Amino acid sequence: MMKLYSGTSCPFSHRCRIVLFEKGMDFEILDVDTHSMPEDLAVMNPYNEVPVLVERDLTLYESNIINEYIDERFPHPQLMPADPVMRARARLMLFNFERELFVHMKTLEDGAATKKTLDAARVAVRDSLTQIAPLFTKQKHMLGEEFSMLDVAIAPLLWRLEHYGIEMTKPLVPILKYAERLFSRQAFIDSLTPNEKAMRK
Ligand SMILES: N[C@@H](CCC(=O)N[C@@H](CS)C(=O)NCC(=O)O)C(=O)O
Repeated sequence: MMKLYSGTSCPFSHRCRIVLFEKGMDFEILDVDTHSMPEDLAVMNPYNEVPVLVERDLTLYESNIINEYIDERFPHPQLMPADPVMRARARLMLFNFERELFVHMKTLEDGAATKKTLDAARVAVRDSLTQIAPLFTKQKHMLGEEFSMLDVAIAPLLWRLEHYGIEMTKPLVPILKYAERLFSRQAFIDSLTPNEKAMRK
């Protein structure tokens, strides 16, 4: 059985929990307190971060790498596009998410960050989301009509917008409506930890 070492409020671990619940197979989630990492985690992941996935003699880290493995191991429902060109585009978009949005996560999660640094991260995230927002006046999900790995990758950030103090301006409305669609999925609801449930009223 797959075992996921998961931070209870970690947005990257949240991505992997969503995929596990979307696939609906047997797995075990081991809650990790990221403020006091268990010693064996550094052995499994040289960067000493969660999430970490263990299945028999395979140990994986990096949320997107873990998620692609789960998707290939349990192909239904398929979350990466089947077509190689679309698949390559999806990977590029996942990379762009990391560079434009998730790069700010460390600051937004850092209790000791200064207001100036925090505000700069909030504005950068809001501006990137504003650029994507018009897409959702035309389509239901990131890649079109179907739910995919792109929706999984961004959902934990959308869930945390209020928690991170990101201002909800009018141009964000289409992406906020899209976010509500993601949050209403049963797998998303099941993926939430008590800490994450407390992030939104
Ligand atoms: N790029 C990594 C990021 C993982 C990450 O940043 N995890 C944080 C928690 S959200 C962590 O484990 N931090 C440990 C620490 O700061 O000591 C991924 O996608 O999995």
